[in-house]
Amino acid sequence: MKRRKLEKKLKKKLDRERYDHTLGVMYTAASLAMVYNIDMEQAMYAGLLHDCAKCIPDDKKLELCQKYHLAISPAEESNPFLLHAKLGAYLARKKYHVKDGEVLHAIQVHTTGEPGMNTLDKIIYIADYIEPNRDKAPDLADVRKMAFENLDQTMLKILTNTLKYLEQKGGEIDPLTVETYQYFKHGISYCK
Ligand code: DGI
Ligand code: FE
Ligand code: FE
Repeated sequence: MKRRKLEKKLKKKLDRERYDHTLGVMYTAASLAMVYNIDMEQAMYAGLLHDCAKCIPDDKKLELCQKYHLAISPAEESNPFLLHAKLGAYLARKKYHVKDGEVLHAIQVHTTGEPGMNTLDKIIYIADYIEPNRDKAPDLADVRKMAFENLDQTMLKILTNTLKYLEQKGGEIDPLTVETYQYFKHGISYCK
């Protein structure tokens, strides 16, 4: 589907703030793609669709995952908002007709990350955190600058901040978030 058409379709599925965020991620991902020499269109499609399942109510997320036979981990069971990544990848394929497996994978891992994630995955994860409408995270100016200099260092910084934030507010930590943190903390060779 043409990007413009997708934008129109998504606008109806997301609230105003989420749609603005989505465009922010799309253009930030495009800028990062220019710096790191990956396909800009891929980055834009992944950015545009990364939160396509975000505005579905949590009980409906669980219901849809069951209906589509998407595995629900214990962490997702108790924090169904986490499912918007997995369900988003599924809907991107089924409802938005995205066939590019790399785009779908970047959507799938955009909330927790994953050990061994590739450049497109990292770009979407990072763009999600630094896009211009974001304003709550600590050291955002530094993270934004770092993103255009070193992706792995930026991943570690964001994961560190996220784990700290979740510990403070008592949010349940998905084991995948910790594994991703360990992967970037201890070096990329650790997992491959
Ligand atoms: O969907 P967005 O809000 O744009 O961004 P996102 O999909 O990265 O979700 C961000 C939220 O996810 C943020 O508040 C931190 C939270 N998060 C990331 N990893 C985990 C997590 N929340 C829990 N409970 N457990 C995790 O492991
Ligand atoms: Fe998200
Ligand atoms: Fe997002």
